[in-house]
Amino acid sequence: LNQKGCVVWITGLSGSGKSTLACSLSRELHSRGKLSYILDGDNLRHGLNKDLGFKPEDRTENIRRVGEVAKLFADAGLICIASLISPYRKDRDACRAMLPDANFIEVFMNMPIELCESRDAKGLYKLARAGKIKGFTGIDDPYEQPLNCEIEIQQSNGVCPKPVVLAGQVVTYLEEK
Ligand code: GGZ
Repeated sequence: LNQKGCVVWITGLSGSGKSTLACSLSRELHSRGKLSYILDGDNLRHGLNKDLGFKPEDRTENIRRVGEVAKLFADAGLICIASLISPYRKDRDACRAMLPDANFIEVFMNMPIELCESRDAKGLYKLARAGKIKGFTGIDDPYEQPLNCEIEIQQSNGVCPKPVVLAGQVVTYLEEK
């Protein structure tokens, strides 16, 4: 296998485009002959993490487990793409600390909450605004922005770049490392 393992950790609000970027990145890597695997928070909560909810200590445990699994994939030589809100800085930093520094690439989907909320694919923001979901990230639970992420994704002139463009940006970063 002609590649070194690493973890690409995508963090951001619900609806910020994490899963879409993860899929696009995986596809771009595949087309370059690179093996990757996606660990998606929402999916893992149906299996590995189905005992966990959204209380702060549950989120912390969710991130810790995914960090450990991501490390295993990276050790095996894969590019592991983790896509979770991971709202607390200390939890993300704990995952970073599990790996050699160059092997943890934090990608921050820095999208305005208005945009995320306008997408609201599952209607969760609406429920959170109505008080029917308590402790929703960005509404009544905090999102702590990264201070030292490797890649920050933002809108330019009010438009979010296409997923394939963003994926290309991450691939370029990985190739240069
Ligand atoms: C945030 C929630 C919540 C609360 C349910 N807060 O965008 P989605 O819907 O499809 O994916 C989100 C998912 C978040 O799981 P993570 O494992 O990524 O979260 S964390 O990293 O904070 O542990 C969202 C949905 O679950 N969801 N309730 N209260 N997101």
